[in-house]
Amino acid sequence: MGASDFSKLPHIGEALQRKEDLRFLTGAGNYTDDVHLAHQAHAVFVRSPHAHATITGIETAKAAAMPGVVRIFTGKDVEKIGGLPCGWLITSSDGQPMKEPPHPILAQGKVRYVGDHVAMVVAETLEQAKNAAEAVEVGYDVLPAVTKVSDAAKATALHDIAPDNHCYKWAIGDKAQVDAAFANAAHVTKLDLTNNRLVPNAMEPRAAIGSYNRASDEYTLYVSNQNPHVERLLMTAFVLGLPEHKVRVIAPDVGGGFGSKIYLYAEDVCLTWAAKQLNRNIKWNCERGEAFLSDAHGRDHVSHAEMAMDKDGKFLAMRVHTDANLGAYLSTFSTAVPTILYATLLAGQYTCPQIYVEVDAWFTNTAPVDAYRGAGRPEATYLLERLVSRCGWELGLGQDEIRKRNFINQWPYQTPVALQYDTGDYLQCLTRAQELADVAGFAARRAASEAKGLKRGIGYSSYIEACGIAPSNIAGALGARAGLFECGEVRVHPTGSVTVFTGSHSHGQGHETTFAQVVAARLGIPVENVDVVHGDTGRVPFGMGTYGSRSISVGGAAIMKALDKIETKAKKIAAHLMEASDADIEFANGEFTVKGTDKKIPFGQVALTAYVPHNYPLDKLEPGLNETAFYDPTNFTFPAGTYICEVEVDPATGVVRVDRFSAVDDFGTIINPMIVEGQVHGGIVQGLGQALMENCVYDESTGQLLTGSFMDYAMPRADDFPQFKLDTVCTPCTHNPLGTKGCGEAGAIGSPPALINAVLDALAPLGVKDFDMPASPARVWAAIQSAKA
Ligand code: MCN
Repeated sequence: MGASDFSKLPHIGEALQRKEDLRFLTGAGNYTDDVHLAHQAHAVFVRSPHAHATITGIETAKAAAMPGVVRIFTGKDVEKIGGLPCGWLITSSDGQPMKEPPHPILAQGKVRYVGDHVAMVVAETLEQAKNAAEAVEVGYDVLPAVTKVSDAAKATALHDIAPDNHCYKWAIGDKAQVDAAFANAAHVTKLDLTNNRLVPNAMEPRAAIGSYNRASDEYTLYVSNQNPHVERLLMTAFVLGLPEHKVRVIAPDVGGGFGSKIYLYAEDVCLTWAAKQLNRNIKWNCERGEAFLSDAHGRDHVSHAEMAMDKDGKFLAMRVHTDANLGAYLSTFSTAVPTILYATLLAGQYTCPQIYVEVDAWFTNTAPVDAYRGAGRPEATYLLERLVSRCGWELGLGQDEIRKRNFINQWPYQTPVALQYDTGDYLQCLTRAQELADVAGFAARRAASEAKGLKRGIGYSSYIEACGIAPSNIAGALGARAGLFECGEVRVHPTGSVTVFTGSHSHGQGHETTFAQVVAARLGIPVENVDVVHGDTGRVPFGMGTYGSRSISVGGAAIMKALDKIETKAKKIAAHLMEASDADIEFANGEFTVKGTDKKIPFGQVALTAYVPHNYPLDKLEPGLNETAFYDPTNFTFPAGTYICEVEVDPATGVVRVDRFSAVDDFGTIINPMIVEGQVHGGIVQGLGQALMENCVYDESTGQLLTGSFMDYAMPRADDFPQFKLDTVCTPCTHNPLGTKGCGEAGAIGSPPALINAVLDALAPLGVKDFDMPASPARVWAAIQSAKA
């Protein structure tokens, strides 16, 4: 079935209430902490209080003798166990091999960030484990620490393999051609910026239970995770060396992940391994303070960018250099984030013929940095959209005209940084956003603010992202070690109801509803008759998990492929039942008909016949109606849109108030507009959170995390924002059978530059020319004061 026919099916585009909400809203969710296993012990990790130190000794005897303590494991116990792998290796562009230092599951002689794992204490109760963890005595010889990329090269080396703390250099584009274009430019706009480090802060902190069955020699890991099959693959193949079929990973209900739960973490491996050592089930719940220290963080880029233009403001070339902070070790996908997920997005929505991007990635004494909602794409969008607005201001064209003059208006479009966009309508998104934002009324609103002694500004951001992270062929061509795909199994039961097993994982995105909508629409059955199973390697055949807004476009497409197979087989059964030829059978609205006749039978009858064969042509047909498919797309999907933010700033206090926020997105065909709207709302709040208040700060001399709790790390709340105005434009994706493009990260990608551009627009009359996130009152006030000075 083609994407255009699919979009017309019943239930597609219907704002159905989420099936999963009944259990979430009535306290019947089943999170990892809700799982209680017999004979369960509790683990607590002893973490480094220092950012960089040599371990001189670990004294565990006193702690081990405390009540209830089962065992204390240190680095010595696990020295034969492999380190955590970095899944997506990048080929360095300077001929030097990328430095991939070992990442032990418990520290081996050295700690490299505050929160690094030193020991695991297992005790009968959580309190006993906590008390014993405090009694473990660790001797440290403190070493100098570095937290900023700008200081990394001259700092004390974290790893012997990288004496200057440099991990890799990576580049894309034709430098000579870019330099030549700059030499002939009428105008060059330059920008230096920092993309601030963030802590993910999912509502449910990480949690895991390691379990071992001595009778079958099988392990089970319950874990709050976004991709259980990948977790199992990395843990068995790269770290523990176990046969994969002996390990089952179950990610039950997961209270948010935002990227921070796609990695293989040391705690997960320790718990799984120790479960066999102790023949015990061992539970660990990450506390919020621990999560601040040890979850993989996001962003942390320092960049310089330049745009070369002709006299009319047409982009000729762009040049970018970025220093990316990787933290102390390489987390699972960390090397892909500042490279193939970032640099390839720097063409944005524009016809910039030449782009050269160079990335240097560094180790520092901070928590590992990896993908966080958007992963590389928010960093690219922030840089590009800040630069484009500045181009517009410098040339006197304004933020809209500079965009309109440079928008791509023909598709497919091949960018100079590897990607080929299939469809879009960027001008329509911008025009509609201007209507929603009532740009025409802005001058009057600004005058009204002035009259109150306030400054009002408007900011644009026209983002694009590459979603549906998968295409193996593109990933491979860009130097990644592995491509991705997704798997779906559709099991039709004899009564005609259906269970779908998907490799995508839902941790807030509503897949149990939208995936059921897809299946119900195709088979013409009620949505209630479709259940979606995910998050269990013991039940789902295989899966690559959820990130990169890939689930509907890749996971959904795998289910569509399985449904194609179901339909083909079901037609054969229908042909047998109606004594017609296979070629004459048509299927629509849950009924099989014979072309040119009034013969018809419902889907349910075919399903029953598949399992209760009667006069069945067993020589031509196997019983059963159960199909599995794997889908590896040929391209990414390219959602895009324009966001317009309007702020009012009080120059006396530096307080920024978001007064209006309008977002127009193109997600192709939409399965469930209510769920999509919720995703956009959440994304915008997350993006505005970064732009307004969230900021992860380490003390530069000691490497201590200064923002290690919600007292110091400000999270956005509903009352920080106005009601958002949303709309969509639809140009269906051309290469997946649903026509969908991902929506899960758009808000977080598009919104930060819109807000900062608005703040800059507001403060321009006060002489403020530059400003970095977050726009907290203290920073805004300081920027105003230094512009005055
Ligand atoms: N959808 C739709 N029509 C479209 C596109 C999507 O109806 N054209 C629906 C999908 O069927 C799905 C939801 O919208 O129910 C999101 O789909 P998609 O864009 O495919 O994104 P994923 O499901 O792959 O979710 C991943 C994305 C990412 S990468 C992050 S990070 C993120 C996000 O989703 N983390 C989240 N949203 C989150 N929402 C919650 N509540 N919690 C998180 O941790």
